[in-house]
Amino acid sequence: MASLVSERPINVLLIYPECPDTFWSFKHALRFIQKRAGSPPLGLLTVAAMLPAEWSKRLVDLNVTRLRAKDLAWADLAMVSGMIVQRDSAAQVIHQCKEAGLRVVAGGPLFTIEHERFPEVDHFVLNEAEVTLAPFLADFARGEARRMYTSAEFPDLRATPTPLWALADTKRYGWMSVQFSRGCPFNCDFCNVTVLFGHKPRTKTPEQVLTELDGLYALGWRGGVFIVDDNFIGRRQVVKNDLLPALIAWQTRNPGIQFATEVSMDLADDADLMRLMVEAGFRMVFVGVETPDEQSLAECSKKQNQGRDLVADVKRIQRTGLQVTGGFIVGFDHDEPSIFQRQIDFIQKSGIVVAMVGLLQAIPGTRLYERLQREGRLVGLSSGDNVDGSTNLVPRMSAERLRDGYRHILEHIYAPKHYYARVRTFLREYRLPTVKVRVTWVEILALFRSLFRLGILDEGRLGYWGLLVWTQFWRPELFPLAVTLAISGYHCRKVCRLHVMK
Ligand code: B12
Repeated sequence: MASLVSERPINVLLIYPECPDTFWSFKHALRFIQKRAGSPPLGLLTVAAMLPAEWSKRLVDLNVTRLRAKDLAWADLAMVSGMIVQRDSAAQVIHQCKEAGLRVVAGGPLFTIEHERFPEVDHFVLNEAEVTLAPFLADFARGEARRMYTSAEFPDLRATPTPLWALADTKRYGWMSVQFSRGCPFNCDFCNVTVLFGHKPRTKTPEQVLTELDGLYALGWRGGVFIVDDNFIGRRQVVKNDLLPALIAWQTRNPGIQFATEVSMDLADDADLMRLMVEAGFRMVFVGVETPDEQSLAECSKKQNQGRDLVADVKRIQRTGLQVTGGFIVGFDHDEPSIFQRQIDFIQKSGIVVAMVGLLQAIPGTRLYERLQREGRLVGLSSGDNVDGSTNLVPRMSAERLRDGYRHILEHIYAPKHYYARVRTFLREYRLPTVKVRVTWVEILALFRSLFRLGILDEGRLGYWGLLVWTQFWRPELFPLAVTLAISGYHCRKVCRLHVMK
């Protein structure tokens, strides 16, 4: 390896394994806008920016392209990233790289949690690359790289470089990702965010975020940007006083970008914060609702959702101009058989159109995992995708009852009749921000595709036409949103059928 380093600059392939057809892959919806995948792999693009400038870099995202023999022949080194859901594809791609004689470096959340499952990898550079990559590169340059680089340190994001988006073919993606912070101040026992990124949210500076956005804008990007924070409002004062005013000013110079992000429900308590977010271009927030059951909320330490009128909270957020998507969980120890209907009622009433309902899974490193291990209630590995109908724990209610109830929720909320009713509930509440958005050709084509696929071929065609007519009559300004939501519902129904309803 030492000779490889000294003789010529390294050619590195940055490989992102294939994601299965999951709830968040949005594969069935992305087809309507002729995109292949959600967003480029931000982790790899960030790592690319930390590699020596003289190295040649190519991104191979298996979600939008193939790994070609000529790429393998060109490369000296493969750097592979991934999440648990990409486990199988990652193993395959690592094997392919080894067969081609490449040295393989692996990092990212999949390997940070499960490195022992990948014996073929030469070097694991785990946790956050801001800490572990530099020592690896230094050892590698001397030809003395170890197998394992880890760290318990949570680095300062002010040193994180701008991701190398130029490596990605942005036209193939539905949205771009930008990260402002890592970590979450809350302590939900099933969530591994705090294990991976800590309790104290760390932020980039507003200037860093604007530089990233300028870069995307310069590449011609005018679509959605997902601020991929674990909890965007984790450092509320910094967001309110520094970032959002900067974004508002940026938007006036660079129109056409809409943001989405993840927040905790206490957003609903802060009218100023919501108003600033809408003004800055935010249109959608994902909130972990989890359950309407107070005892289950207490069981999982979801303090931020306890003792609140969660439906009223959601409506308040929607009325400000933010669509709420939500995560829900069944399978807590305190869940009674009535929980399934209660979840359905909550989802329908709140107008959370895109509702990700999952079975509780225990992820290594979490407090939930440790408790279930002590109680001898773990069975195997978590699939990493909590919407695939599987669980790795022995529930309090019978496993069969839980699975049936879970299936019933999904069948109900994604049945066209109930789905379209929920879209109307949301559209009635939603206040469209006054900012004018240009309708693009891609969106017009998506409308025509939806007219054909959802309005003619699909079993839910009556509901689809009902929604379009209703929207045109009552909320004509929300027509494009209604079409987008119809397409999202089609994806959710397909994915839920694939995994759970069968
Ligand atoms: C944005 C996001 C998404 C997006 C897009 C993800 C994507 N990659 O395309 C969406 C919404 C689609 C998504 C979906 C899911 N996600 Co997600 N997601 C995130 C989130 C919030 C941010 C990811 C991100 O972009 N981070 C910013 C970059 C810069 O960080 P990074 O990728 O971690 O990279 C850093 C290091 O890991 C490292 N690194 C990364 N790769 C490599 C490679 C090498 C070679 C090296 C050296 C280093 C390295 O260096 C980077 C800089 O420090 C994370 C939580 C988080 N804070 O990371 C969860 C997270 C990645 N998601 C997770 C999960 C479970 C999912 C889902 C399975 C959820 C579900 N139930 O459906 C789905 C699956 C998606 C699918 N397509 O099938 C888990 C993964 C757990 C695991 N161990 O694998 C995380 C960690 C959240 C959690 N609570 O645990 N997700």
